[in-house]
Amino acid sequence: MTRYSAVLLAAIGASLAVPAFAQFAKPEDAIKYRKNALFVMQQNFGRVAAMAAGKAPFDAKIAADSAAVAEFVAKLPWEGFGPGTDKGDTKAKPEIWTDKAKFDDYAKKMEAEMSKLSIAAKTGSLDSIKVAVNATGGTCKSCHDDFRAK
Ligand code: ASC
Repeated sequence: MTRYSAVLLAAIGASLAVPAFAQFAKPEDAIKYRKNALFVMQQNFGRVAAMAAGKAPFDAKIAADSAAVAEFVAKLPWEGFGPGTDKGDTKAKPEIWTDKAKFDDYAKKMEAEMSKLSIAAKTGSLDSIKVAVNATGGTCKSCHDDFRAK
């Protein structure tokens, strides 16, 4: 590979928001990565959900910003579920790896609903946010029911 093509490849790689083939130094790093991504997502989603539930005062700007962060971070956890990351400090069930198509489908559904929530939050309509929070929360729950140990 020429020096030029190496630099070009690096630049293309850097321009992609989510790396297609993530490399982790060790399985524990992948587990930490996905847990931290899910935590950051949940904190942002939870802030909007609290507003939707009337547990926090509705602030349209905070809702829109938080939903946008959650929408982006929702893309990140999945690369942390690679082969060999089923054992360790995790509640992830083995079915994630044996029934990967179903897990991936849940992940895609959650991402799609999180995107809709972000769109709803940008409109500033609390009623739309409530609908989208419920739909999104449902996708969190169905995946946890099937793929997360108690
Ligand atoms: C959250 C969170 C979940 C979902 C779920 C919705 O904020 O951490 O797992 O919402 O409770 O049913």
